[in-house]
Amino acid sequence: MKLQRFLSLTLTLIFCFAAGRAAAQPGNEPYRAAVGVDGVQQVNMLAGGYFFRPSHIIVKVDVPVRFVVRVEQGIVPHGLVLKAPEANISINADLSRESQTFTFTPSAPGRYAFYCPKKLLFFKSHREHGMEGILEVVE
Ligand SMILES: [Cu+2]
Repeated sequence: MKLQRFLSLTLTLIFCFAAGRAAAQPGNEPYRAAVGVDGVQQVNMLAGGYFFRPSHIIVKVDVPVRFVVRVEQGIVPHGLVLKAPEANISINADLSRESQTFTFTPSAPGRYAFYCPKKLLFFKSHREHGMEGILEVVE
């Protein structure tokens, strides 16, 4: 009886671990933003420990983009930095559980990195934990 209980507990733990890992995987599929009826490419983005979802975003050049970003849960502070002056993009903000909106019009094709700049003391930065992504601006 004891062994059975132990085995079932172990299996449960393994399952939870596997499920947790699967859930933690950021969306690897590139997300191609559609141009809405308002002429804006809207991207709803979720941030958390340690990911942005989606993490690979494709938008069209010279068409306005609206990022709507919120933090999923928890008390760990997160931020969003996307600095691409060559494409006329400049975001540097703290995020919260309330949705925040960032609008810009990418003016040059290219691949631009975005990331969370947060870091606690001597620990690895969130970016080093994988909290980063790519904004791909295409013709
Ligand atoms: Cu973060």
